[in-house]
This record gives sequence, structure tokens and C-alpha cells, in this order.
Amino acid sequence: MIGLPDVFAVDRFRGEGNAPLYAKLKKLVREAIDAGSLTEGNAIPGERDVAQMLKISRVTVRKAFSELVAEGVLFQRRGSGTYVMSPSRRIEQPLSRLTSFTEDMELRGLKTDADWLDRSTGLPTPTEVLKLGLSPGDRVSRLHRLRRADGVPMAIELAIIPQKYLPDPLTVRGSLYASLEARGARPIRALQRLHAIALTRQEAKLLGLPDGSPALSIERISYLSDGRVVEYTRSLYRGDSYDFVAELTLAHEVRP
Ligand code: 16G
Repeated sequence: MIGLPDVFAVDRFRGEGNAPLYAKLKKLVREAIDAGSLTEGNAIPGERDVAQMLKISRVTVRKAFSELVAEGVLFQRRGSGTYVMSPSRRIEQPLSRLTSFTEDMELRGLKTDADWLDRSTGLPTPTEVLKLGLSPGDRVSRLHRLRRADGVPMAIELAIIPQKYLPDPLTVRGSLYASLEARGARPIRALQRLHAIALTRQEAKLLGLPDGSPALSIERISYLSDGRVVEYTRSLYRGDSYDFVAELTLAHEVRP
């Protein structure tokens, strides 16, 4: 961790006009990043140290830091502190390739891990029956995960798989698609629907973001080569780190 005076131009803090204190602190952090005294991956000094040094309350420091997290300038790792986000940490994800989270992150040199929120089997809900085209009595495997890339929470994902394709969800340790592939049931085609949402308090807490932060809600329904549905997954991707990119082509050839 870097010492405070090395990082922030503390003497400038008071002389910043009438702006609220948290806004002045945000500016100080941004200036330190622009000046190169704080760079990608650097730990930001702790709330208490910053509060003492600048003679402001911890609530003010927390507000400044959490807004910078929401703006994608800083990120938080659970239990270990607040860090400077790399500008290149935004993930650009083509919308037209059917890849898994693990593959997407590996391509970028990022290591994935997850907290399991649920990994069980059970009866499907009426929506899941419809989405998966199930018959009465069919059961499903549920995989609910908080997914991270290099320790940074990226997405909350609930995958529902007909149990005939994944009899025991406890066998999935890393990649779901790798487990499905091993069973000859990797999807080859998918339909995806995206919309923007504001995170609930609980979702925001899991992703280490302030309440109400924006996120992308994505529903994916994936198919096997014989047209049967193998996956119904709902994902919440943090809005500050994900760009979904689509290549568009002209629907009809233009004649000269
Ligand atoms: C992606 C997929 C999700 C799939 C998962 C498998 C989106 C929006 N969703 O997160 O549907 O279940 O990858 O990842 O891309 P895994 O094989 O690494 O577990």
C-alpha cells in the first residue's frame, strides 16, 4: 500500500472552492490517477487513514469511494480493500460468439473463480418448464454463482440445466460448458436477450457495488444440435465493466 501524502495532493484538498467534501475527494483520487501516482491495481489507502489525514468523516470517504467504484474508476475486493481499476479492464464481448464466461476471461488472460450461491437439483418453476421445453416430472440442476475475474466480482449467474444433461451439479467445479462438453451436451446455438437494470441491495452487495448501480441483465437460452434446449441462464453483468459489441451487416445488398 502506498502512503497517503505520496498519492494525494493533500494540500490542495481544502482549497477547492465550495464543492462538497466527497466531491473534492473524488477529484483528488482522479487527479492522482491522471498524474500517475496511483496506477492500475494499486491499493487505495484505507477509509480511516484518508479520513484522519483530510480531517473529514469516514462517511464522506465511503461516499466518495463508492461513487468512484460505481463509475468504474476503483473496484473493491471483498475483505482486502479498494483498488484502481484498469481502463482496459472493461470487457468487450462480441454478441455473436457462443462462448463461456471461463473462455471469455481466459482469452483476456484473467483467472476466474466463483462463490456458489446454490448448486442443487429440484423441480423447475413454471417459467423454467416453458423456457426449457420440459415434460411433466422432469427435474433440473441449478447452478447459482457469483463469478469473478482476477478476484473482481463480474457477474451473478443462475443457470438451469435439465437434469438429463447434468445429473449432478456438484460435478461442475469450474466451467459449466466444459462439464456439458464432457457429457456430449455442449450448446451450439443460443438466443440472448439483454436489458439494463438497477441492482437491488443484495445483488449490489455481492458485486461490491453501491445500491442501485446499473447492470446488464442477460437471459440466454442455448440449444443442442438437435434443437433441444440445454440451458436457461440469467446473468447480471456489472454495467461498469462490460461492453457487448455486435457486428451489423446490411439486411439487403445495395444495388448501384
Ligand atoms: C456465460 C453465459 C452463460 C453460460 C456461462 C458458462 C453470457 C451472457 N452467459 O456467462 O449462459 O452458462 O457463460 O460459463 O455470456 P462457464 O462454462 O465458464 O461456467
